Amino acid sequence: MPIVILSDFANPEPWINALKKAAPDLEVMVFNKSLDRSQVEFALAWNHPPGIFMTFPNLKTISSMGAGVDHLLKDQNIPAQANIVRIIDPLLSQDMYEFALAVIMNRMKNLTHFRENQQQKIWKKKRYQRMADVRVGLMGTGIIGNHVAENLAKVGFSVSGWSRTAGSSKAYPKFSGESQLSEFLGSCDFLICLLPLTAETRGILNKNTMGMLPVGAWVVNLGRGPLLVDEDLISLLNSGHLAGANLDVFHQEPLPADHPFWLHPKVYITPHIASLTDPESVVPQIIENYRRTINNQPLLNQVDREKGY
Ligand code: OXD
Repeated sequence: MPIVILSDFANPEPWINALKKAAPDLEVMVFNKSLDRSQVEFALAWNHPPGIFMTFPNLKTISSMGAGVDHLLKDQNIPAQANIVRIIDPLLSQDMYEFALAVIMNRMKNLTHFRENQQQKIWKKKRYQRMADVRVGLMGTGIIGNHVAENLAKVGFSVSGWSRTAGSSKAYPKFSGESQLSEFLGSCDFLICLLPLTAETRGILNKNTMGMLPVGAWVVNLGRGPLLVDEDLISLLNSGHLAGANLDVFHQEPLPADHPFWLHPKVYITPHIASLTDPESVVPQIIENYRRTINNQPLLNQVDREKGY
């Protein structure tokens, strides 16, 4: 029984190679129209063609190729009997922490500002900030968000976290729910958003919520594009309420050429690279889930389709 890859990646080779290296006996196929779909029980997917899973009569498990599963769950036509699993990998969490640290440090130490001055041969000092004086708020404290928060706290930032449902952490103060949102947001010099995209979180970064951030705050969206209302961010940047934003994720990716973010002087864009799945690192859990699927055993990292993560 093959593992079938359905993705919009231009090059699935690294995935095929990593799977074959870890399990040489495994049959790995990239989806093609002549495939006998009745043979397939396990699919590995990223941005699959909507509805296609309905054409696999014996499909048991769909594994996301990344941490997020919104790309799967937005498809209303996924067979009810298919389980969805996601990737949980310490490297994804660590890479996200390193990226968050990099964007915060860049801003705190004015590195982009000095680069711009360099281009005009301007020698002009500007004060920097210190970690101990900077308050960072993590919106979304799941596995990745919690790792980012704990590590930012460890290196000396003043960190807090917010999630929709209650929870606690020994490493940083945690807020939860609507009732504590404004208190949380009011204490963030940097807001890092790592929420999953669900019906409840779509548009959560809007005029009202981002308006609760202190004047001069900086928004970093590393979760999903539709968490953010783009026009609201632009209006808060233009009014001077927010100082800037680092955006790694967008409503539409690649970001369309005519989107105002491209040329906005206060917006810093990266092409969804804050934390990239490393096929070699994650194939052991994929193969384990494949074997569990064949043997009808409980799966690792199973997603609650109702909750959306
Ligand atoms: C993921 C991503 O979900 O890359 O892993 O966004």
